[in-house]
Amino acid sequence: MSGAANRDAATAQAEALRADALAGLAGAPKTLPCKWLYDAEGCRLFEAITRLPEYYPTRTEVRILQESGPDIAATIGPGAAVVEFGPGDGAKAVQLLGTLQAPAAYLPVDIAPEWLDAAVARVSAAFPGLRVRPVVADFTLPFDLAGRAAGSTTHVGFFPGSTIGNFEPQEAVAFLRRARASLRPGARMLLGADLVKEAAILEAAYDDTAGVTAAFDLNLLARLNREAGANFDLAAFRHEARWNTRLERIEMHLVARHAQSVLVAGHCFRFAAGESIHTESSHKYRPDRLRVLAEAAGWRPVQMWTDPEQLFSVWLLEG
Ligand code: AVI
Repeated sequence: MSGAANRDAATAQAEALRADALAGLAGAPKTLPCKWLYDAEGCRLFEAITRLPEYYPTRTEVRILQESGPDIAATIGPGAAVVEFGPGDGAKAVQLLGTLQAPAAYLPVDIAPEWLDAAVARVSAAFPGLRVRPVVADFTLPFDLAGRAAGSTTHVGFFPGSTIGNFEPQEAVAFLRRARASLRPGARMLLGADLVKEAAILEAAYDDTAGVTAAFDLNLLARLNREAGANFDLAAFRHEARWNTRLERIEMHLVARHAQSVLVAGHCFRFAAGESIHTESSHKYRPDRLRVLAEAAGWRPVQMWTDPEQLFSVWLLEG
């Protein structure tokens, strides 16, 4: 991207952040969309979260992909093109591609070209002969993969990490439906989904003793101060992770320690003591619910792999 295009993108992003903050803080309850957690500092803190002893999802999914790798590879078969939605640094793709039989191509999809670079570099270094074709697209919208993978290779969508859980269930169905439309007919999808479990395990995973998740959550207020003309006092809020039993999701909240007013882009928002901003939901799925969700999006679940403690699940869906 040119310097001017970069500046335009940054301005559009700052405007979208401000608009989302003004709308979310005017609501009751107050909310902020979780996508804004991931600025450079948020990405760094999320990386640190994935290595925390309490945060089991990443290492458990990696273990499932390792231990069930031969079975997953046999089910998928040879010559597939892997289409990864939101590839991060490409580490999970390297792991998957290393187990698959003769993968034909790797197509990481992300809206930010600079985020694709890391995945492309990592995968290309690990598999020098592999066809790697990054796709700059917002994968929450329909996009076109025409001509990106050679010949008649079958597509395998890859959406690990339980990012599906950060969507509301109806958004998750919409995402899975759009992903199916973007992939070739007959495509399959490898999907990571966190499972419902004891509240204590979940609350510890989202409120670790080292305070990394708290810093990740509070960074959203720091970001609003930096980029949206806000004057949040970070010391006046605390992070809380709540298990919502009815909706089977972990919620992250920033709770006001005392009554206060905050300015955001010239607008005043009042907080009562104990009032919170809901910053993220992480839905956990029982296998039956995940099956219903996938089917509602037109996929047929063919296999589920899990770990011995049944903490996490990896699914193969057929289109
Ligand atoms: C990115 N996503 C799958 C993480 C999760 O577990 O829902 C985000 C996260 N939030 C706090 N810790 C991790």
